[in-house]
Amino acid sequence: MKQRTLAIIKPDAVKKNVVGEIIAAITQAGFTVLNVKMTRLSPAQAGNFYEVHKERGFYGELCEFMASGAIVPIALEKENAIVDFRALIGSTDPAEAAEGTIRRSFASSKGENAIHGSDSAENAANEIAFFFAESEIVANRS
Ligand code: IDP
Ligand code: MG
Repeated sequence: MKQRTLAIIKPDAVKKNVVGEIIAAITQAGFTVLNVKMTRLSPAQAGNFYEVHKERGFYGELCEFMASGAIVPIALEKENAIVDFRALIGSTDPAEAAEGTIRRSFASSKGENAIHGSDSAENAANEIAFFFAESEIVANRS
């Protein structure tokens, strides 16, 4: 079944000027881009996006990092998009990520790890809606 997932190219990767290379790796892996934008979050908006992590010790650092520069949210579609995209990006810590994964290739550290990927269909729907109106996605697919 076709699924949607949300990717975010994080501020470290935008600053490294590798947005194009990362999108190429995503589309070469068979994902369809439904919409893509460049934007910047305030710390409060980053806090809302990562609210599930608010009890974790790195929450403040994570919100500050995600608000530290431009980000590129990308709504994606593919068969088994959630699991396949998590495999494509690799482990949270790039030192543990498999060779050829996006985090292994482009991430700097466990915190500044180049890319986000939704971890469930329910979270993907909420995360896509955080950045994109459904009408924007439908319009771009026709
Ligand atoms: P994930 O992005 O691989 O799903 P999560 O555990 O959900 O990893 O953590 C969300 C994000 O929080 C990570 O991608 C990373 O940017 C940041 N993060 C996770 N663990 C740490 C840590 O130990 N120190 C600093 N930042 C972290
Ligand atoms: Mg996660």
